Amino acid sequence: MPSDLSPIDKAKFVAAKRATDYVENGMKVGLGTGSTAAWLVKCLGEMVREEGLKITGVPTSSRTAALAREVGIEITSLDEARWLDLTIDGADEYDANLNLIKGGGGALLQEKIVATSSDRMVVIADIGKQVETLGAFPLPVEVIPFGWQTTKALIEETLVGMDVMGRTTTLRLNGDTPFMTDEGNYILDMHLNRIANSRQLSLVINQIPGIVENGLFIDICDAVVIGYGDGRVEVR
Ligand code: ABF
Repeated sequence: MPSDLSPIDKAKFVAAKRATDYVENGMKVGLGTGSTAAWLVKCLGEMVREEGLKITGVPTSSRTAALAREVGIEITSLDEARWLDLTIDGADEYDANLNLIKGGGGALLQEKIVATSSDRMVVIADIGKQVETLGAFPLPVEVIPFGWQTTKALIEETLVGMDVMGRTTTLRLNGDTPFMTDEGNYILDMHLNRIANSRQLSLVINQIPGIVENGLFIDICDAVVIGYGDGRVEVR
């Protein structure tokens, strides 16, 4: 383990490191995005360089692709790989049913496509991501730029009557300009506070024209590897 890690980084590192146990020679592995997933990519890179591990990685963002190349992991596109053995990725929240909010890093679309194309999806997270009910973390929704303000209004209207505690939706910014995803789309963050029925919300939101995908991952995750600041790890 690298020295001088803060408790939060130690938690992320130990979760990532433990998740490498799921990786076997010859596997096609979806590589997540975010600071926890970055630890995973670095650990796998070390195993490739020093232990001769042979895997093919499918990155979920341009950031992860760049890091994977840097650490020596062979990468390919999802279209080339077609079906993956395993995806390991971070999350913004997970609940007791292993349902997730993802997309804080802006890569939810590729992350969802890659995770859904995998036999198994393992989430790596520090214990701070655990919640009883999803929704304290703003739910990211990827929308096409055309008519985004109308899409935003439609989302807010759709939320009336749904069992959520907030309805404000904000356009994610990068400085003064809209944050742009790898696909050239925008992200709207939905400040809901509490999502009583995440399955229903996910289905309803995705019916709105202009929405590409939302950050709720329902019935996709198979296990969560949880890291603690003191270096302990737990698997659920
Ligand atoms: C990705 O990175 C995202 O889906 C999630 O938004 C974020 C988690 O970031 P971190 O690991 O930096 O907390 O997995």
